[in-house]
Amino acid sequence: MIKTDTIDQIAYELYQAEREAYEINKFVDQYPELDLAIAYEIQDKLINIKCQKENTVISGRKLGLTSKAKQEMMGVHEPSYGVLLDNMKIDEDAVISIKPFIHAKIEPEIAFVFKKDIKGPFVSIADVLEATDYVTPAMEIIDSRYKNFNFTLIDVIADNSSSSRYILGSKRYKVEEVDLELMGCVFKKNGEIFATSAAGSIMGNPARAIAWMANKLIARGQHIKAGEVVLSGALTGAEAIAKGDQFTVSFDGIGSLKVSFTE
Ligand code: 0L1
Ligand code: MG
Repeated sequence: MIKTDTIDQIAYELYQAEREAYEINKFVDQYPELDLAIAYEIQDKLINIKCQKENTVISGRKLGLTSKAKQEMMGVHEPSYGVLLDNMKIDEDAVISIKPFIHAKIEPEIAFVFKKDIKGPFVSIADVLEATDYVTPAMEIIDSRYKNFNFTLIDVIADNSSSSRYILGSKRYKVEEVDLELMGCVFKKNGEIFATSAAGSIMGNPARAIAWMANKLIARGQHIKAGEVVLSGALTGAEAIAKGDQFTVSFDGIGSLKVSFTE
């Protein structure tokens, strides 16, 4: 049995690593008794610490590891989810300093913003679509606190699914206006195409990934709330960020989003 003190200590170590921008060892080697349920308890604790110390609030949720390719790459067998905080949000077209990051990467996403609560169990794709206010292009900056982005599913969940920052487009699109399976995506780095994909790379349909998360959340007494944003999962692999880089994501029918990085 893992002690409450240990959960608190791991959450605090993750918080400190992010705040001071240093890498730490993954925890499963030191605490083999960790499991997925405990990992989400650590995540909750970490979010409480961040809300308190950074004087911020929950703005939504994120899915990670939603594509088979990414799961295979990271050696995990199911997606993860995490929490977005208000102070993680960065404006469209921003020039972002890389100073606060450990070894950040960036990835294209489709963001959903909700007009109704979504409470599991038995949430379907249709329920997610019905509760959606709008979708918009997004990018996520991920920054694992673990050495070399090397972790197990348990570790990455404790680390709030590597979340760091997110950028949303300013234009809003109704779900009826987009094809959530076929919508194409072109991800460019410094003007060159880095990767291409389609919305269906996220579990066949990003709304399916959100339904999956809603059905998991209810088991922990949580749900997606009206007004919250959900990043539905990366459409391509994540790319490392260096100073001077510029990234653009363009989606079929819902426009583009651009960010740049400086020292
Ligand atoms: O897809 C994601 O948002 C990342 C989730 C965690 C996995 C990673 O750090 O690559
Ligand atoms: Mg992501």
